[in-house]
Amino acid sequence: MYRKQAESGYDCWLEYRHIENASLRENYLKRCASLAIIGGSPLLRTAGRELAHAISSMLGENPKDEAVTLIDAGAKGTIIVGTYGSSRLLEPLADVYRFDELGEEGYIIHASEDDCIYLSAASDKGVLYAVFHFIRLLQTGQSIESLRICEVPRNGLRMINHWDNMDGSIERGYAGKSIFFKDGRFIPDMSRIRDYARLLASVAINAVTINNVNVHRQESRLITDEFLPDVAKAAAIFRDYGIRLYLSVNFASTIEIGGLNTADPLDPDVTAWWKEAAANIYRYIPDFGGFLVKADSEFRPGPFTYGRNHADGANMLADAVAPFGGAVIWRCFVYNCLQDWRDRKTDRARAAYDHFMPLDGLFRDNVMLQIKNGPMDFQVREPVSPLFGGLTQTNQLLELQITQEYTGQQRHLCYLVPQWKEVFDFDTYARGERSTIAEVASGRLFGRESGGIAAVSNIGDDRNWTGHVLAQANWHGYARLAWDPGLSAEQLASEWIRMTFGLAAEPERVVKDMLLSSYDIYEAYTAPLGVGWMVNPNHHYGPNVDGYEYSKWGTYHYADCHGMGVDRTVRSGTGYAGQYHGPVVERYESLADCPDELLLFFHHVPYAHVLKSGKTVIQHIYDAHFGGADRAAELVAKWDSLASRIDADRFGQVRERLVHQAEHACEWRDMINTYFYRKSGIADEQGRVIY
Ligand code: GCV
Repeated sequence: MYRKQAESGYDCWLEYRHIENASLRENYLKRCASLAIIGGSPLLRTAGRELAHAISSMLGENPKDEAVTLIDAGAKGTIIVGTYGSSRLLEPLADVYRFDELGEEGYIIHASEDDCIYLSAASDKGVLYAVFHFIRLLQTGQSIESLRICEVPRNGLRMINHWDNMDGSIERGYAGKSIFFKDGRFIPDMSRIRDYARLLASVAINAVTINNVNVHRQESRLITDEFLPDVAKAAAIFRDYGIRLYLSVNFASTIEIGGLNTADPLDPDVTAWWKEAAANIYRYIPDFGGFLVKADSEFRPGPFTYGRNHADGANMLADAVAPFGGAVIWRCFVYNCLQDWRDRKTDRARAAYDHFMPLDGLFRDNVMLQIKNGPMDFQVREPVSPLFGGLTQTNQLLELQITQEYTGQQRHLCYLVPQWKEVFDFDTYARGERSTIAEVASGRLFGRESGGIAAVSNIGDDRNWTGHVLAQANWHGYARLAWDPGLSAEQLASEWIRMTFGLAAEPERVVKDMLLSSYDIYEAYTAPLGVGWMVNPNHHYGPNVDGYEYSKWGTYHYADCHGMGVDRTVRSGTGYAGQYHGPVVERYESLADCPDELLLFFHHVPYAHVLKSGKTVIQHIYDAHFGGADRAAELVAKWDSLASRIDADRFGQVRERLVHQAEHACEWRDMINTYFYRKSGIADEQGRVIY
């Protein structure tokens, strides 16, 4: 059933490598000799299979399939798996845990005095998550003697968005082709989808959209009888792993595939068409999650054409799926692509807030607004979107990007968990101190029923899923943070390394150091001090200071011979800084208080401006780029020190990319430094300030 694909990286963090340490293995075996799975639902069958496979693979013994009656009679060393209430055996757990507080997805892991381990929950899905958590304990070498674990997810929706097109291509995909589609159809062999669902369930992802938010003609037809049988097959696979399937839809489907001449959300024919389309989807997929919509954004159709607003559009679709328990996820990535950058008052950063704040409270309860972490577009450094903490009466989803569009396209190592941690921990002050993004996105801060996290996938059909083996850590880290944003980057890096490369100390030390320094390194040799972009047009890879396609009437950095950066203050700039709450406005508004790393996002300053670090802006640019490129080269040397400790296949795959990164970092360094050497005229080519 399970193909062993360790060498290629196919199994990712679920390789279940044999535990070499004999005493640890013995210790585990004492408590994992038999399994008793209580119940036979598809989710429990998935859980039971996984547990048996993990134990036999890691401990070298097939656990006995224990009948519940036997344990009742006092069998020791059994793992008892089932929902609370499914057996008398689980009843004593109620003395220790509140099952009514576990919800649909929480679980407990409990070790009893007689060496039995209980993996239980209020629902089958919770049990599945308990099983994966327990396996993780074994993989990471934890003690299982006196387990008292009770986990409840911090976010209700933990979603992955695919930007896959039906021709098999993936927008911003850097790891091969789609695992879902090819040549305009579904790939008939869906076994890879099953392997994917297993990986997602192991880190408790519970929702997935399988097609691109830019919905082209062919993908519009995913919601028709032509493709729904296949969508239903994929949904059934995900269902076995506790994952609900959603589809991205084209707002103008009524025109594109419906034979109407309008997509006006208030037109009765349009409303009726969507109601019937939704009813039809639910005939195929009773637990269909709902629609993800990119509207009036980057030339996609939307309600603006008809003089309607985003709430009109989202609510119309929400009403269509509401009778079936579905949701509409409406993206807030809306801005004017045709902005003239000579006009220094219009500001793309302001756009999402300006569009959506006036609509706060007007969306149906089954609508969630999906908001990118920053106001621009997944740059290596941006402030957080002020919509978080701005909107108070609307469900929100935080959108992150696992695929490394602007962060090295999976050819550069860039572990994004530290970036995401900064986002989650950011204090919006919306309800005073500790109004963090984590609290807003989950819905807790404003008492919203729905909320959560979505992220753009970084996988494709490359054998190792992510192209760069170490980019698997971003996929894993995202999902784990979606479950609990309180986990630290260090914890998650260690966990992923142990699960992926085993328990040996040296690989863990070296790879952890590489992962945790990589974001900093990448930022150092790319666009400086929060100014962003500086990439080649369209594909967005590699340095090009004035290159980004939507800045051709000027630049995002406004560099001239006097200085650089964008004045986004209320006092003299675009006013963007005023979209935050009091203490945050003050921090960003003030040149003295604005953090160095965001200085050029908020202020236009002379090159000789002195940063908090004590360096001038121009000196910082030089030093960061020289230092960043040097540190990128050191990554190769660090990896080389593991040559004998990592299998040759994965070692080679990673090495090749690190070598490219080191070379490419030099290109970044030279392009950026030369540009500013010429532009500013105040430093020489070596970065020495000459006046
Ligand atoms: C799916 C950026 C990307 C686009 C992407 C868009 C979005 O502009 O470059 O490829 O489109 O964001 O998030 O909708």
